[in-house]
Amino acid sequence: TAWFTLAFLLFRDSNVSQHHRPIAEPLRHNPVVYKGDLDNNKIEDNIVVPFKDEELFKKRDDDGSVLAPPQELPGEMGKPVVLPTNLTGDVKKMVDDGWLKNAFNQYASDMISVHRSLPDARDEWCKQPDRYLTDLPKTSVIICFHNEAWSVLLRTVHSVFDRSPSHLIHEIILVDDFSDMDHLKKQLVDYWAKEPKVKIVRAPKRLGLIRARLLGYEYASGAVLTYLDSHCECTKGWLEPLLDRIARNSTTVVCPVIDVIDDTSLAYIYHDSSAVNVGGFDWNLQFNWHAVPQREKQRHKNTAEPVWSPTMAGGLFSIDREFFKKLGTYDDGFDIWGGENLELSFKTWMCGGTLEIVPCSHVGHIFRKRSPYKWRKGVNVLRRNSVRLAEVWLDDYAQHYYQRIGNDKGDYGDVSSRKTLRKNLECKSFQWYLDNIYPELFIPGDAVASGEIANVETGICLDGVISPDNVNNPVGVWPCHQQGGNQFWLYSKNGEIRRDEACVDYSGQEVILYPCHGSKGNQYWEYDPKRKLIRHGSSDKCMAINAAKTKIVMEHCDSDSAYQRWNMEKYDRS
Ligand code: LR7
Ligand code: MN
Repeated sequence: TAWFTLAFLLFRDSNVSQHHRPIAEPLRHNPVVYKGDLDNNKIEDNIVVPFKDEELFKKRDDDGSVLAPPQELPGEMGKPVVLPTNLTGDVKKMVDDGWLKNAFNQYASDMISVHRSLPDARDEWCKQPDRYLTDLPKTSVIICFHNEAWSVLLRTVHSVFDRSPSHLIHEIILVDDFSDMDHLKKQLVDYWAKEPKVKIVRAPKRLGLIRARLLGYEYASGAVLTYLDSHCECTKGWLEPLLDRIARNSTTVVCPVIDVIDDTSLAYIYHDSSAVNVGGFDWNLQFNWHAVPQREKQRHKNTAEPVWSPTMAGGLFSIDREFFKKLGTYDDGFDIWGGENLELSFKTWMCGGTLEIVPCSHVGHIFRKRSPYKWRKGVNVLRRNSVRLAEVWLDDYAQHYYQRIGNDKGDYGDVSSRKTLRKNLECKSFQWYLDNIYPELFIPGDAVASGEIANVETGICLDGVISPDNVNNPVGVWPCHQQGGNQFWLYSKNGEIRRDEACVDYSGQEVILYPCHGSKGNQYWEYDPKRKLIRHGSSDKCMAINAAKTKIVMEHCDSDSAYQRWNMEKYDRS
């Protein structure tokens, strides 16, 4: 069908015709040639709809190819590619396959030039002359991948070349973490054969992202290391502000603002620089985002200035190579994914460095809803990594994490060399880090009760899932399991029943989880440990389990009702 031909030929254009041009030269300055059947397609505002377009048709060259101005091409300027909803046959199969293999819309990506243009919405502050030092260090860019889509990986690499001053790119190291997709083998080597700055390093077995990064580190010789995920796009001026910070102080670790590349339409969504977020974490040792705190805002005149961040997301950052080495790089006991971002964040701060987010630097990342690749069988990798992290860096605060995993640390291997590293570096305590770098974090130790909230008569517990996209899930009930997780609650001094940033909230309808606001109101609960009632402040009702034992209901308080009596674990008001 026409759909098949269009995508196939665009895809071909991005991987075959490249060989006949110098590789790092941006394609977007050239006319882009479709050699395909566009009869039934109209490209309008980069949204592709099946339509017979006379104008485009007239632009047909003598040899049958169509000359289209770049701005009419799919995805240019970061615009979305929207596929028709009524796809059938081969095309539907290709689209579905792309989703299955990558957990994003590979088909849409394949329609977009690997040199597509992107918006540049930097603050004027970023573009002032003399903003950055003229003598900046060169960087090695290290990109690890385990089975990445061809067009997405290429676009990542080209976006670095196309939008960085070439003298600042020492090399680009592609670390193949034992992929099995065919296009990542000879085809990838051939594609970059004429580009001496691209080096391909292959892992001899599946290393996992963290050890793959360490492999890249072994081969890198630039003064600065810049790590990127394999599905990123760098925008204009992204590199200089990062290198500038490191040039001024080699213990500064810097992250760009991470813009969203939509997993479905590949739209580039530019995050407003004046509303930058900083990184935090919760006691499940999960990374999260926060607005810049007031104390940090006061340090700045302009919102485009670099901001201190307690943690980094992990995938996109630059660091001085020697400083990275001094910090002991990453714990090579970390497997597949996770934990390494907090490790590097904590030790940067605790061992004499500074971690910043640089609003002048924007890099896009395809955020996915699931990971498309295989994890290890029979091991909870993320838990293992997090326990290693907690053992080495969290001091007594590690217990708050262990409480969340039912105190089941599992086999986390040997961390003695990491403890020695911390000792030799004479790093500050985690207490210091919390007091000075992340004072906003709620400390479970300050809570009045922690653990399960169990209905006395039924042994059924308050059970709630915090949804990552901030949908306000109702709080449910489930037989008590003593494994923490969704049944772990903290009862705070100011009457909140909370887990991380989510608070149990009642506004007259259902009892839900809602972001904690700290001003009591619908989030104020009063526990009476003698009568075992949980009374809601603003409604004056009590929390109860319904007769069918399937959900939470709010009733007039009655200490004779078995349904209203609750035990809060480890309750201690002293
Ligand atoms: O076994 C593996 N080997 C790999 O080489 C598994 C993954 N990888 C590669 C993979 O191809 C990708 O390039 O590692 C990279 C990261 O994996 P993703 O993209 O599947 O994960 P993610 O985007 O959710 O990862 C975020 O958290 C990770 C925690 O370990 C890493 O720190 C990632 O780098 C990080 N990504 C970002 O910070 C981008 C912004 C996301 C946010 C918030
Ligand atoms: Mn990623």
